[in-house]
Amino acid sequence: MSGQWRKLGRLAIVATFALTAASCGSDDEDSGADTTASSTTAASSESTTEASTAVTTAAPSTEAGTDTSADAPSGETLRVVYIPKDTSNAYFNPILEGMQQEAAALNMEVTEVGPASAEASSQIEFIDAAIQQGVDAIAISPNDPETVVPSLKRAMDAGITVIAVNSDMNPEGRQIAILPVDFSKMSEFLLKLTTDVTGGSGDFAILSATVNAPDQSAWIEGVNEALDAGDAPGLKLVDTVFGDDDPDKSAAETEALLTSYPDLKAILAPTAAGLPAVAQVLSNSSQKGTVQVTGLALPNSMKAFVEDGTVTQFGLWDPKTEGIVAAHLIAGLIDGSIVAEAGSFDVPGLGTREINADTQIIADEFLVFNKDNIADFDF
Ligand code: RAM
Repeated sequence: MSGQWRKLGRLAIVATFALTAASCGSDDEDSGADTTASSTTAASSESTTEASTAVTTAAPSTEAGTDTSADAPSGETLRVVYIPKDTSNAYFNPILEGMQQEAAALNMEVTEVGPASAEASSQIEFIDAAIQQGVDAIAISPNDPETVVPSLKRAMDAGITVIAVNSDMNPEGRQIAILPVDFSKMSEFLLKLTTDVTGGSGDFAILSATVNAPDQSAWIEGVNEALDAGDAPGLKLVDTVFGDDDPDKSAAETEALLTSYPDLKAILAPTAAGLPAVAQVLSNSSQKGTVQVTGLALPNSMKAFVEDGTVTQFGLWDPKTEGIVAAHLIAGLIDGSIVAEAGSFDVPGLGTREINADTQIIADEFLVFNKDNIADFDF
């Protein structure tokens, strides 16, 4: 039933790299490369327990579900909760920063709460707490396409605006989803990175995040389909392993791959928590330079490995853009200027964003980082 949103369209070759790498200067001076997931949040969440407490104790729960977004007076500050996949993953910091950057102009207060690790059901308690608190909106980066849906439906039934940010899920659980980039181009992007760093031939393995992650699952499926279709004929995918967006598990899985596949030419890690862990292992390994490392990660987390020659090229996008779009989307859904159907709206400073027929919005473009441009980025 969820096939439509999971399905990746396959692409003709696009010249994405030169375009995006050339035009990607970031002005994101103060964005969050540090590992403190919520240092700039209105309600700090240094640990799961504190994060949970921030929601459950900040307001009485007696009015649960009655303070609905639909009838909130326009002069009232909108209370928005952002639930990342896990609060220890620095990838989600720029998303929060983007939302908070826009919050004052939109009379909005954005708080991050979330689990310390990215298990499928780990976000449910935070959704339920936000419903209890009667917040105006929930933005969530889902760990699983289905497990969060019943809670999110309850939130919407209570009048809370719900959007997915960074990946989609079963659309019954959200009004609109924001994707960081065009996911139909992801398999081509990842295979191009792998082709570039290997010269286009040899065995490679994927180190992913969690097995349930909707974005990662779709991307892996897309890479397999592209390989089956002969899109990268010299490359052979020998294994796919899961580091759970946990640096220690990602490092252990990397060690196991290096032992199991002595002829491995590359590890492709499309996860911002996993790729630096893979690079760290190779950086200290005799196989540095023999086994290539690429994938998706925040540039600040990879600078040392580009500098020491472990990594020549990897990619991502600027997650902050998703946060900026999210803040304006939430405000528009609440004041009625945006409706959850195909259309478009303007994001100040960014321009027009389309809502497609699947009620998804693509926030931004792919970026490619290498030794020549990585110093230009600070996130
Ligand atoms: C990881 C997560 C996230 C993904 C990034 C690139 O941190 O899996 O969902 O978008 O990497």
